[in-house]
Amino acid sequence: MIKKQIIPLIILLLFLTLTCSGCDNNLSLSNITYNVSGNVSDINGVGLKNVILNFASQVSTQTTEDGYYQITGLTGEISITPVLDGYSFEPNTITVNQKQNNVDFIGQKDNHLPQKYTFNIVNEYPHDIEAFTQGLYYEKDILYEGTGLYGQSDMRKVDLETGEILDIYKLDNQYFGEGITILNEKVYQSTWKSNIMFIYDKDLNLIKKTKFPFHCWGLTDDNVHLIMSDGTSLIRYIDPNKYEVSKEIEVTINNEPINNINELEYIDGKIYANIWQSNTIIIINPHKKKVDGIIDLNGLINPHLYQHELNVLNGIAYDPDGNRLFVTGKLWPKLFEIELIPK
Ligand SMILES: [Ca+2]
Repeated sequence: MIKKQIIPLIILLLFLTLTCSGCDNNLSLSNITYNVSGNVSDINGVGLKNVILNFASQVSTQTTEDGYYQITGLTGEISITPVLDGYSFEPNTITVNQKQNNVDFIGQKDNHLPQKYTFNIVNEYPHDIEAFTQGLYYEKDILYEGTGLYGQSDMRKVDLETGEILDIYKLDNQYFGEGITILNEKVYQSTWKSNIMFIYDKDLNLIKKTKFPFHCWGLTDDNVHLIMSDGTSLIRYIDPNKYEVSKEIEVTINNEPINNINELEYIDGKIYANIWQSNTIIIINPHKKKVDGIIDLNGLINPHLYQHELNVLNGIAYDPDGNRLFVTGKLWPKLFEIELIPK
């Protein structure tokens, strides 16, 4: 009699055990060995040790001395949350469906303040003292430079080494040239207040003038969007075909807006921006909507070298192959290649 009661009970227990092995929708430790691994670092790329990574809060692992972590035996959709005192992280959700799955994390120090930089001059090059620099872009030893002021605005190609003007397109007197960039093999030159964008080929033959719905100051691109400033704290990502806003970032430090954002350069996923009428370039992290760095360029040029009143720092260009950063100013006699030194 007792045996008759026990056998169905054992069958029921076996059934429950078998069916419950797949109960968890978010995470299952499967027989197939899938790895999730990656690095956890601070914004300067330094690995953070002892970071606890919670995987859907069911299992966890910890980073090693150099910030590396790995966990084995996961599958399905998994959310990962790193935890370390003094740092904040954005959690990440991934679908683990291959042998190696890589997820990196960058920890933002709580009460994060931007890294400050000073500079070393690596090279000096001649710069036209008549060029009221509004936009600067580097490609293959050539600088593309857009200049401003009514009656003096132009778009030019300049030999980096000699400063020789190789090509020039002069704007009509009613246009005040602003930022430039090259996107999809076209040179874009924006203008101030006239709502016109000039578009050239790389020999500076004008392809067309188009209506542009913004008063642009600085211009750069991320290979997909035009990215513009307008003298406020706003950075706009613009669809280059429709001129519609894809994304907007308000640039702040400690929740205070940074105004007068001017010439721009997109470098390794970050936006370098001149602050008008200052010797400062800020490094904006567009993904975190934070300022990661502040470059102090005081002392870059000897003020006795020039006479003009409006000669502020303006002009950032980057050579991605040579990792060279170029800066100049309006009506400056020199253009500099600089390297950044953390303070
Ligand atoms: Ca630029």
